[in-house]
Amino acid sequence: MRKKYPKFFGTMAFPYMNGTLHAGHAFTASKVEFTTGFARMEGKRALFPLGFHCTGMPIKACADKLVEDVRKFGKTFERYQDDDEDVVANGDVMPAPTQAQTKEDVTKFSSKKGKAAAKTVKAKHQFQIMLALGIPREEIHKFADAGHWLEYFPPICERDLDSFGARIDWRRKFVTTDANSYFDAFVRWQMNRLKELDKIQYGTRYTVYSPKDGQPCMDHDRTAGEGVAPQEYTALKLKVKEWAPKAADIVRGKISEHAKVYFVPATLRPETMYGQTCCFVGPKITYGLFKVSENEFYVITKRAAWNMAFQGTFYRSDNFPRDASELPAIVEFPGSAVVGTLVSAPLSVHTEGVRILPMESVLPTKGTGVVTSVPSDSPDDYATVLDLAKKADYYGIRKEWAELEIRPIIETPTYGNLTAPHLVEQMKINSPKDAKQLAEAKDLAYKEGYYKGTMLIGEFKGQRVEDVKDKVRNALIESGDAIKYAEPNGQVISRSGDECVVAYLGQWFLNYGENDPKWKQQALEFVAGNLNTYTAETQNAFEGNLEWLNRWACARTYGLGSKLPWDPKFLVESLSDSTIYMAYYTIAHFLHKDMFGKEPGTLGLRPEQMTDEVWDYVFTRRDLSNDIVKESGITRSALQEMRRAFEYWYPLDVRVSGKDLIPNHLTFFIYIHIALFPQEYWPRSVRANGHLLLNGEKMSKSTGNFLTLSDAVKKYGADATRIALADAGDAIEDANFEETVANSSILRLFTLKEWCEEVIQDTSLRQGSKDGFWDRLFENEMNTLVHEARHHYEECVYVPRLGEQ
Ligand code: ANZ
Repeated sequence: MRKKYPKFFGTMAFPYMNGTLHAGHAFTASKVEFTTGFARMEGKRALFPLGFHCTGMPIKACADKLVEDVRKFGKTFERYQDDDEDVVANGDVMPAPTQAQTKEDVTKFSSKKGKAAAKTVKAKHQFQIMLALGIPREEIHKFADAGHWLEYFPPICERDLDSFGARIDWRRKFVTTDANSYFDAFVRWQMNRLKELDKIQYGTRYTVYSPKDGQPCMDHDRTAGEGVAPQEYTALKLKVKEWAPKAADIVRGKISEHAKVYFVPATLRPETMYGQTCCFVGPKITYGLFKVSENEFYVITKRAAWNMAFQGTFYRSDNFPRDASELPAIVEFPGSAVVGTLVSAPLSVHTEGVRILPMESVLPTKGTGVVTSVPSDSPDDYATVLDLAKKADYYGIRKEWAELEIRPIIETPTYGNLTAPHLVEQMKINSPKDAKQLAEAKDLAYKEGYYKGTMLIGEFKGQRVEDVKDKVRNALIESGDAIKYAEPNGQVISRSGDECVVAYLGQWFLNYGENDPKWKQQALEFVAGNLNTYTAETQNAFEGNLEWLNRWACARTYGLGSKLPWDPKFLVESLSDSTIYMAYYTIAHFLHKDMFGKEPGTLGLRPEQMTDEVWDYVFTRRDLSNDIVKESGITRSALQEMRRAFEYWYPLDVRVSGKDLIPNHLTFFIYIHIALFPQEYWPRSVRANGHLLLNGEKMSKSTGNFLTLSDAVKKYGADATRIALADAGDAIEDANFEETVANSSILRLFTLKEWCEEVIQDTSLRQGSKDGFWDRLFENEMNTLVHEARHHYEECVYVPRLGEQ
């Protein structure tokens, strides 16, 4: 069949249905579109289908915000007062810039747009955002029902892609989530099979989490902080022996005199704790005294306490708080108030205790805001204690507090046994303010200590740091001198606007990465071997990510989605229900006529008939048996027809998406194909696009430098838009949609058409047989061009082809 009717099957990552398509979507679509067109010209049967992604938080979160807006302002938001809002509502298409305009005065053009956009930024209520999207005011309240988004945006998406001339087979469209029971059955099937294969497991682990939403917050649930992961620390408990006078006044009467109070620094180097000589606080940072139990209190920043609240310190996992006001500090004070306090530092050679001292460079946004000081191994700490001793009066401390003996802790081949003093002197660092050099020294010290260091002290004396780091940590935790602490290694904001924390949670996860080494290895080998990634950058990005990617929380409690079949209080998360849906396209039209699956498709099947065994058979995971026919009630021939369709179209020839999906979607896409399909059905190629700039600048709604697909087609027509997209770029680097190119293409296309018509009508041209030298030369030239064009299309390279025109 394939020999007789060769095929091409290309897909793009389906768009999310919380808005209309923009030029970035169009850019991705164009890559599949051009390749599909080319495949058709080659005589292949070419398939370019598209579904609509609706899973996850964004739609539900916006719908919930609208419920609130309607409650507050009324059904048409008539009770809202603001003079600016009509400007927000005015989503007029900007006039196309002429070539001269853009060339001459780029800033003028963008600042003009910027003004209108500034109003959009001000749109802080969801209904205003909907107005800015061009939704009529009277209709907005309907979007308070999440289901309405699924009805509203897909037809617009279809219309816009049609107007762009895309060759999409819309018979195969569908929405994700349980809004389409057939697709829902497909997701349940894959989840069941992945669980049976032990690729989905349950376990307790650290996860980035939104307290407000009450659930994990993964990449696509975030408005900021994509790629941010939990960072684990050891949080050491330094017990207060004697408060500084100011601090004693502050805590007096607030807690019992017998209460145990701990300063709790977070460290990544528990093995250096033998060398603690003091403990730093930021003098201007606000700290709180937080109650852990009747008799135990921590001094840390509120931010750290809020993270700990989700890690078993203040609350149980079935009782997590939603709002930080639920975790009040007993009392708050600036770091300066506790300077001079004497604390006992576990493991430290200074068993008489160490002092709390000020350090200007402590970050309030990292760790607990309390930093224990190891001047033998930390260049920052060494530079700070030198400075403190030098200017003791200025800092209001006693000189000897900063001058506790610095004892060797770790022997290293390069820097001796006092790594930090060695580096600080060698690099001529004079002050704790030399931030750049200190960062460099810290890095060198850390690497040398970790990879080459040997312990000179303590229980693990003589052993390598690399081997004992975890042992020291565990010993500290076991003895009750430390706790585990984790936080996001960067700021993460959820789509609901919440600043995320790290929670220690029981959850379902896909076991990507090092815990399933065979699976990981298969994926690595496939990416390095048979998968065509078109560019070395894409391949490197895949390989790097496969090395790094770990378990992925694949279930949520809030949002839209398919229920986990074995634990239906969870929904499958948005990146986990869309890893192999390209297989679904191959039979979607057999299953349903409309995108919701309300009307059965050409085979007249009901969703319940699509049992796990049927999916197995269709996707070549098992042979046909009488049981399947009997239990599903689907005829043998219908089953065979579906399987033939799958076998004909699969494997996928090309998957196109923005490069930002390499670390998640595209990697999952590879992993799950490997887990569920025989090797011959693993994808052939992945084409990762750069981000699309518009007129050389980042496309962004908030700056107004933004172009929807619909506007592009309205302004330039489909053909000129397509040319400008083809010209935008092929590499993984940022591409650039130049409106001037689109504009000038209109003229070029028009001139070409005129020229063709003229030539056809020109009777003065030579007639007769084409046998002369010039005919052969012409034909040869054309053949060369065809040959080159074919080559470029095969490589998905469009820019040079345009250049040659
Ligand atoms: C003891 C120690 C010994 C440390 C040693 C380092 C070296 P990175 O790797 O950059 O994440 N730290 C913790 N919280 C801090 C804060 N709020 N502001 C400034 N520094 C902070 O750094 C982790 C290290 O930075 C932690 O490990 C802590 O110092 C410090 F030889 O603890 B370390």
